Amino acid sequence: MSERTLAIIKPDAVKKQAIGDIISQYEQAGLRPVAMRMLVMGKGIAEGFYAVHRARPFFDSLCTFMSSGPVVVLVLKGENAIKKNRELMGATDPAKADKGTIRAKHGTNIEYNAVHGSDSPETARVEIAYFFPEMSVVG
Ligand code: IDP
Repeated sequence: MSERTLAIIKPDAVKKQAIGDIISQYEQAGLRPVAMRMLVMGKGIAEGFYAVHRARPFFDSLCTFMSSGPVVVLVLKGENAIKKNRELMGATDPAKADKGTIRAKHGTNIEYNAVHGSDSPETARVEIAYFFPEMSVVG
């Protein structure tokens, strides 16, 4: 089943000049970008995006990090895109991520972990709509 997922190349990975490598990994896995933009999230935009985590102890630090520099936000489309992207990303903590995953390669620690990926169809729908009006998604 072809589906969409939201991916974010986080500020740490943009700073490390890993945008090209990460997008290349999406494409090689059969995940096709169908929407893409670069932006700096204001703190409030980051807080809204991560609202489900607002009770977690790392919430403020996470939102400060996510608004600390440019990010690349993409909609990826493909067969089982949500699960496939989560596998490609690896575990939240790069130290525990499987070899060859994006987080193992480009992540620094459990917070600065290079990429975001939606974790369910409902989350994907909400997250895509947070950044992209339907008319700006081309597939
Ligand atoms: P996920 O990104 O692998 O789905 P979540 O648990 O949804 O992981 O957490 C969202 C983001 O919050 C992570 O990608 C990471 O940047 C940050 N984060 C998660 N756990 C911690 C933590 O224990 N300390 C600091 N930051 C964390």
